[in-house]
Formats: sequence, structure tokens, C-alpha cells
Amino acid sequence: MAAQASLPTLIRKKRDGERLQEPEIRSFVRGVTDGTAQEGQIGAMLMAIRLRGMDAGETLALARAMAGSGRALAWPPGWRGLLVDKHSTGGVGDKVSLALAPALAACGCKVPMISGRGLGHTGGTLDKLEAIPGFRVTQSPEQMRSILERVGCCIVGQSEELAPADRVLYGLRDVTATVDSLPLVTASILSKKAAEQLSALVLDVKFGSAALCPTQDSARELAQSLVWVGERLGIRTAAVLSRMDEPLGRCVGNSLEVLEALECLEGGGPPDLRELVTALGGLLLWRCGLAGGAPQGRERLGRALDDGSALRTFEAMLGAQGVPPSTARRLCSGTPAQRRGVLGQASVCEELPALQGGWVQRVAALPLARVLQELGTGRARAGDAVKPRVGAELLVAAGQRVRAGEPWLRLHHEGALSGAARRALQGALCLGPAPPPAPPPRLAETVLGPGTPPGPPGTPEPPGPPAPAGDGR
Ligand code: IUR
Repeated sequence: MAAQASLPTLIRKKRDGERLQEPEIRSFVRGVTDGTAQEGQIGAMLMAIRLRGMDAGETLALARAMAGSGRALAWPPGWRGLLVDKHSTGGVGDKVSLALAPALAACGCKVPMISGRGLGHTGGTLDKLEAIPGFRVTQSPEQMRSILERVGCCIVGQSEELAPADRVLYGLRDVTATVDSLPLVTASILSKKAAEQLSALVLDVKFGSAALCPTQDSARELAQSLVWVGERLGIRTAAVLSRMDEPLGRCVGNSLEVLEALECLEGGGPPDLRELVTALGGLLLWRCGLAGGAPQGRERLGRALDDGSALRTFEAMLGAQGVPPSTARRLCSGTPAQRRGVLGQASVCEELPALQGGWVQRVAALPLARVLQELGTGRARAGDAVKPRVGAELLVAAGQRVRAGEPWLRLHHEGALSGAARRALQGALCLGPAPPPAPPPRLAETVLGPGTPPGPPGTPEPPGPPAPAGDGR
């Protein structure tokens, strides 16, 4: 057997643009996991990968090694084919998971959804759920299995044991300016999904001014990489490219988003939210064989929202994850006032008037989310506390005419609003002298894996192996 190359040798190889072999990648990940690799060495390797890229095979090997760095979840054999999850690359007002997980469970799937917290201007599903008194996001693998048996879905945080190499690498990527690397993003996301032992996965890859990917082309590249690697890890993987220039739905902020997700779970709520929930869910139902195609899957999922079964499943999930039954009942079956009573309200609620009249071209998600993050919806550093009741409701939408002085935003906050924050918020309302052109659809494209049977009308050809990400991403 050939002698194992040392870590400096592997770093030098990648630094000089060479391809790493699978055993070399495994050896690097072993060093990351067992602590024998020094932080400086890991940082140097991350930067070499960020600058030189990895081809699809290397990325697959990295994802596989990271998935194997910890424990894999184990499920009863009878659930084979039914285990599904969804991952989003992060957005503003994105409460899709709250409605999607119970709706999928109501359709017969098992959904061990592992979600994250908000960091930066994007929100996190765990923070939204923690706005509900009593909700516990920490569940052991055994507890997850028990909840899936009884309810069909759970939404939990990542456990220490799942893909521990990712925890180390992700933490160091943040401080070494290597977050935006296509192979590193792909391996990070999919290592955790592979350790979850999923049957099918759908990815919501967002693009636009408030998204990780600035352009549709960069989102497509990431989606193709994720789908190609995901399929080879044994997960039926599909991706949707969705626009993220404006908030999803009308509410941004943790408890306000729970209220909006409840509206969706009752068959109502903003159309763009329902469209995304049903599109992502429809793809999953199709890919795990519970629907004959994506359109049929979308219809089936819509029925679960309309007939109350998704809402009942959400209530059962709340109960199983620590919410007292009377609280869960008031939240799921109560009037809007009872719901607000459960979640509480911020101490200040004020409406911002439009400073001038005009046609709303758009409400920009990024400035809005940045101000809200400062007011407490999100955190500047991992571990900071969030203020669950802080948030905003949009009172206008693109295409609408507003008069000067008319309120366009209802802001919920816990203290004084600085002049700078007020000005930044006003900057989010983009007005013009004429109605804007019809907006492009929020769902721009679907990306499917190779060998996928023909999909819904308009579905593009499945991609071949993604081109090597050798240009630095
Ligand atoms: N989410 C992940 O799980 N990994 C990543 O690299 C990114 C988001 I960016």
C-alpha cells in the first residue's frame, strides 16, 4: 500500500491545481474530524479549494467523507422511499419549511427535517419555531424516530453527531472568506442530508439581490452541482431556482412568519408562499413515488393544505416537540387575536408612511432584512439571542399605486427606531412614475437529476456532470 501523503503535501497539491484522489480527501476529512489537522492547515486547504475548485468527482468524495465523519440516522425498513427533506439556501420571509414539513407528512411522507438558525440577514426556521412557547428544537435521533412514527414529521436542529466535519469546516469557512465556494457549499449541504439517510431531497436555490447566489446562472450552477452529487449519494434530488429580490409573503420576523405559515396551513396566505410550498412539495411527492408527476404532486399537496390535514399534523408536531396541547390548539384553531395572544406582541407597533406617491416597483428584501436584523430578528454572531416578536408586515405590493402619506409597512419593534434605520427602511420601498412591467415568475427553473423520467411541461433536460469549479468558485 502506498504511504499516506502528509497534509502539507495534500494542501500543496490542491494549491498547485492538481486533482485530489478519494483516499486523499478522506484522509483530510479524517484529520478535520479527529483534531489532528491544525486550524491553519484546514484554513489553507479551504482556501486552496476555494481558489482552485474541485471537479464533480472530488466534490462527491468530499461530501461522502464528510457524511461518514459521524453517525448516520437509522430508520425502519418500511420507511424506505418515503424519507424526504427540503433545503433552502436562505431568504427573507422564507417560512416554507413550517408549512411544507407537515403538509408532506399529511401526504404520507416521513420528514426528519433538519433546519438551521438565521445568520446574517436571512432568517432561520429554528428561530421561527422557537417563537412558539415551549417548542424544543433539540431532539435526539431516537426522539426524532419516535416523533416520525407518531406524527410523520419533525423540525430539529443539527445534532452534534451528524456530519461533525461540516461543523468544523463551516465554522472556519466563515472566518477564512471561503463560504462562497461551489464544491464546499455542495459538500456541506449534502453531507448532512446523506447522514440523514434520505430517499428524496428538494433544494430551493435562491438567487437575486438578497440571496447567496446573485444571478440565475450562478444559482443554476450550484443547483446542478447539488443535484449531480445528491443523486450519486443515493438521494433522489431535485432543485428549484427561485427569485429572492423581494420578501416571500408579506411578513418578515419570527413570530409574524409563524402566523403567516399558519394561514398557508389553512389553505390561505400569500399566493407566492403557497406556490413555493406546493411546487417544492409536488416535486418531492413525485420523486418519492407518491404522485405520478410533479403537477399531480402539487395538487395533492394543495389538498393537504386545503382539507386541514396539514394543519392537524402541524399541531401534532408542536405537541410532540414540547408545546403544551392547549397552546398548540389555540395557535392552530384559534382566532387571529388568540394566535397573537399565544405568540405575544412587540412593545411598539408603528406604520411607516410613503414619503411620496407613485407606483410600487418592488419592496427590496435586503435593506428591509438588514434593518430588521439590527432590530433583533436575526443575529450578528452565532449564539446571539433573537427578539421573536420583532418584524414587519408589508402593506403594499409591486404593481400597486400609493399616495404620499399612505402607510406601506407595519413595523413591530421593541425600542426606539434611529433616523438611519428609518431612512434605510424607506429606501426599501421602490416607487416609479408608472406601473412596473409584469414581474417574472418567482419560480424560474427546475433542475432534475440525470435519468429522471420526463418531468412537467417546461422542465429542462437533466444536466450532465457539472463543469469543474476550477475558476475559484
Ligand atoms: N448551508 C449549509 O449547510 N452549508 C453551506 O455551506 C451553506 C449553507 I453557504
